[in-house]
Amino acid sequence: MTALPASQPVQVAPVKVWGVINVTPDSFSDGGRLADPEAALVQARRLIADGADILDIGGESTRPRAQAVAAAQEIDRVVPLIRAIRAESAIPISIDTMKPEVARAAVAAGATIWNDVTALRHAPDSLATAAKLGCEVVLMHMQGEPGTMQAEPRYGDVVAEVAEFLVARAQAAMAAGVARERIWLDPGIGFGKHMLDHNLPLLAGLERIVALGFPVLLGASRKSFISALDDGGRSADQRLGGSIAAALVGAAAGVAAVRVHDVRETVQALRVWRAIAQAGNLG
Ligand code: HH2
Repeated sequence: MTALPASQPVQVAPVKVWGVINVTPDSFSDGGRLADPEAALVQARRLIADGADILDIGGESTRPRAQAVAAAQEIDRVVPLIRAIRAESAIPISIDTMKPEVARAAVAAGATIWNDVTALRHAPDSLATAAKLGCEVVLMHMQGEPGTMQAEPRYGDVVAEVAEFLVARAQAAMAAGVARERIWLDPGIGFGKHMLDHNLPLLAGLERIVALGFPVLLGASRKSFISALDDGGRSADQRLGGSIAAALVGAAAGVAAVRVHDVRETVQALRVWRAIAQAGNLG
């Protein structure tokens, strides 16, 4: 009998888990639940206890037809929470906003990452503000604008076009003075992407985004394509299984982090995946 080669242990980097906290009345995934500041702080403590590496705090929903929010109101929603978390924890905090004013206020309150779904295109001073703040930045791909992005998204090769866009935005950020090592890329699952025709090939092609050489953040948690692949009627809080499946696909492709609503379950899934991957010869 021919001996099978033995499995060799390999090193696999842990995937960071970003826990989402939306202090908004209308987020698609958990809208309204955390509009009260005390409830948001309780949720932050829970996500930290559940094993989150980073908290991603947002004060404006990006879903189509979401209510636009003035910068002052967005600041009022996020800054007290960031301060309150900072007073009791050193966990890194990311501010999910497209507005430079909000990013400035959030960084002054203790955030160290600016997560911008417009990849620093929303305001004329977005790039310069990111460089001046010296914080890490997440540059996310989106075709179109949040309000209309799902109207008629079109791509030839979705992975190639997303990659090309992200490289161009990283170059723009570096040209404006953002240090290369502070840049994250995000393919923007669900942002100007047809439910299955675009999101699925993009998830299947994540390795090509990872190969660009920047840490990649993947945000697939609770998104609509999961419901479309199930019975079509699953509400956002009934998409845990699909969210975990997508996070593991990201882990296998080498993403550096996943942005999720269900932290405890995702941490467990990633620990099991990593332990098996480290045992060798996976895939
Ligand atoms: N997705 C959402 C919001 N921000 N940021 C990044 N970098 N990547 C994402 O995929 C991403 C994001 C949408 O999810 P959620 O925050 O739950 O909903 P809403 O925008 O309605 O608040």
